[in-house]
Amino acid sequence: MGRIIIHVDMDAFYASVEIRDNPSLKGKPVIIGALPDQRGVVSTCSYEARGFGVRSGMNIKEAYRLCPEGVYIHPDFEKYKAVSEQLHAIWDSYATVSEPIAFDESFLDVTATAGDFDRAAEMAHEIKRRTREELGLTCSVGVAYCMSAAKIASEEMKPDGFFQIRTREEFVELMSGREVRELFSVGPRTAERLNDLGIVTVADIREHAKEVERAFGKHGAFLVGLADGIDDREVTPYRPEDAKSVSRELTFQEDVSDYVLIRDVILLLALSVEDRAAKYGLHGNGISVKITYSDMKTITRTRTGAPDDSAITIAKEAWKMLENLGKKPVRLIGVGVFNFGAKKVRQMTLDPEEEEVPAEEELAYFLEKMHKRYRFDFMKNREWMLRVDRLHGVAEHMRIQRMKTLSKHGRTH
Ligand code: TTP
Ligand code: MG
Repeated sequence: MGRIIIHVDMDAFYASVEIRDNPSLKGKPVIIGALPDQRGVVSTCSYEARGFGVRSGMNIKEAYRLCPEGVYIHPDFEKYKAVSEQLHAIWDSYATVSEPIAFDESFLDVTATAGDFDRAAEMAHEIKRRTREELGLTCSVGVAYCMSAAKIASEEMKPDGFFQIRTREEFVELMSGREVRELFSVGPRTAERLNDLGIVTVADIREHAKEVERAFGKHGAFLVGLADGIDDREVTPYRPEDAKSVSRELTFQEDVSDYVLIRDVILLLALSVEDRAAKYGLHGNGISVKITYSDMKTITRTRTGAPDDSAITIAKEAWKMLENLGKKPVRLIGVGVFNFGAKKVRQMTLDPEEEEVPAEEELAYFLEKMHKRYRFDFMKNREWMLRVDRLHGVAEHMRIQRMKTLSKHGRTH
């Protein structure tokens, strides 16, 4: 059965919101991220700034060198989150199932709601129009027969773009001459390894299918499928409020091989999960950990029957499960709690008579160690950093601190 998937992605999202709210910035190179006199990176920038060579993830000093006349603005995550909620509400109304990928990006399964590609194309334009009229922002929309084609389609005509890829044949024709990097799941390392095999374009993957499968195993087979336009992944909903689990995950700005850092980030994610689950009054004794390696291979491990669902327990269980997994460079790490309503899960209380105090003490102990390691007071900033999207900035600070420490001790990562 054919499917119809829409992928929506906002154009220069944070920058566009700032420009919308301050029209005097219109047409100017606007750079969102650290300020030029601070340490840090570019989160994103307007297309005018991209004309100067500025890019997401670039060191802010480098950005300033390329574009001293730029307007530099510190990100306001609360604002972007509020806008994001409005965006997703519009988009979701077109789909039977939607998968929010980020603040500014979502996959929508419109197979049933659109019925055919012509109507889906109309929907895409309607989504663009409503996003512009109701929120004053532009987005790029791709319509396709599978998720990775939809994603490629949305990027094809950016900004304010629209593009469709209705069939596998169209996909293969479009992509054959493109670099392997453009395929879903091909990061810089995979691309390099493929290039070393003399495989540079998507067509090369198809022509050297056997070799790719031999060199990359399961991922290789997946890549050969993708190069052929085959992608069976389904749009998967994710809404913590009504889900059967609460989870939190984080993608590092650069892949991380430092497992001390990974363990510490897990503890912060666990704190965030504990916080969110408690807010919804949910308690579970199932703990999950999810890890995506730099080659996009994703592994999930779970266990049930945890003694409680305090952050420290979540973290310790996740650490244990992590020990049994491969120690490859990590792109994304996540933890979660599930199995809500299971008996024997202690409710978390702040009653000092209760046993939860030791968990808090143990937590304080770990956070204090981390305070020294990263020169950041996690205990004091606990409330602050747990807000959605601040954690990413904190993790980035941690990553950079660790790189400094480790390079001082003569190690490469
Ligand atoms: P993207 O969709 O990757 O970028 P964008 O919307 O700014 O620009 P484009 O038109 O190319 O889609 O990311 C969405 C937001 O996520 C972006 O506005 C800021 C944030 N972000 C970061 O904070 N750091 C990053 O490295 C990237 C890539 C994005
Ligand atoms: Mg975007």
